[in-house]
Amino acid sequence: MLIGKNPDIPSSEITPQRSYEWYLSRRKFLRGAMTTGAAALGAERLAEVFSPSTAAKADTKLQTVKSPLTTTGEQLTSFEDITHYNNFYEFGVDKDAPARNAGGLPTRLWTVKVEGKVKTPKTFDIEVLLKLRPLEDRVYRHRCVEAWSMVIPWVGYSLSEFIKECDPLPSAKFVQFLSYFDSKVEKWYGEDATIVWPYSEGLRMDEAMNPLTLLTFGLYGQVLPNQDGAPVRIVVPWKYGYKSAKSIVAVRFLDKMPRTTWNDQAPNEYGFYSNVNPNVDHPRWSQKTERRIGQAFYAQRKGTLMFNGYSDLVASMYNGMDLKKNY
Ligand SMILES: Nc1nc2c(c(=O)[nH]1)N[C@H]1C(S)=C(S)[C@@H](COP(=O)(O)O)O[C@H]1N2
Ligand SMILES: [Mo]
Repeated sequence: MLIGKNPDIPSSEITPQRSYEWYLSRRKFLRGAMTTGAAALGAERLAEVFSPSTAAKADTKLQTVKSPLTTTGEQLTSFEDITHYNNFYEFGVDKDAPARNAGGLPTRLWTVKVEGKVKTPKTFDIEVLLKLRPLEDRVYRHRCVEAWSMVIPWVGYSLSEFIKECDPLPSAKFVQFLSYFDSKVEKWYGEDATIVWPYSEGLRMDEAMNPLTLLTFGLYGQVLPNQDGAPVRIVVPWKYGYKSAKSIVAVRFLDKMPRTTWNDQAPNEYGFYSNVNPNVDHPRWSQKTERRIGQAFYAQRKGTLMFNGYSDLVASMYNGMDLKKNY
């Protein structure tokens, strides 16, 4: 599955073994079915298998304003790479699977439920969310726990602005984000897999309120392509990529730390905090360097920065924590 891709960490390592094997056998079955007689699949199934990729179209432009909270001086990763090298396991394990499979994600009508420790539970329509605050252009480094990275020009506003509209109670200490999940659309990972859907992520309240944490609606000045988490996702640039949950349908305010998807999979490998930290290796690989996607071979390797380079804005939240430990 990795021929011609050469990622740093094979998906077989990152993926729970059982589900990976299931995925491979399923793929072999599908390929066999296609060559021995496409008719066997049925017209509907074929349409799904060959559904076109969902690159953003011209009519998807967003009105944006400049932001002071933007990374400068680094070459942006291309739109092509940002939209064809993805992790979105609901739509498959290969890096190019989300671009092929996420076309059916129904991004309208879309609502985000606000639940838990709030004055009154509410539901926000995506059209309302898009107009709640001016949309800012924010360039952030994006560092995946698999040791690759990108520089992405996101569009959104601080999650804190949204949280103000949610009226959380003083007892709210954590925020949980739940991703869209419908087995009819997202069948690419498989019912046998060990991941418990929906994808769940979370932040401590002060992390969620940090102005860097972005409620994200677009990239490159356009609405998010489905494979990048349309129509709304979280981006937390000082943490490993998996903390940035895609296609959010619910935000829960909690008094306890929520369950999170990768922590469920391997608690010793993927902590709740998961701050980017070059001094704490993953149990199975080093986090000292990263491979910048799309750069020439000789320029690809970069030293990974503490808090992904955002220490000035975030380090004080972790005073007293031992930064040599994996949380
Ligand atoms: N719902 C959901 N959100 C997710 C993931 C996922 O599999 N499902 N993958 C995470 C990981 S591991 C990364 S690196 C980023 C990737 O975002 P991108 O594909 O837009 O670069 O999304 C994160 N959010
Ligand atoms: Mo990731």
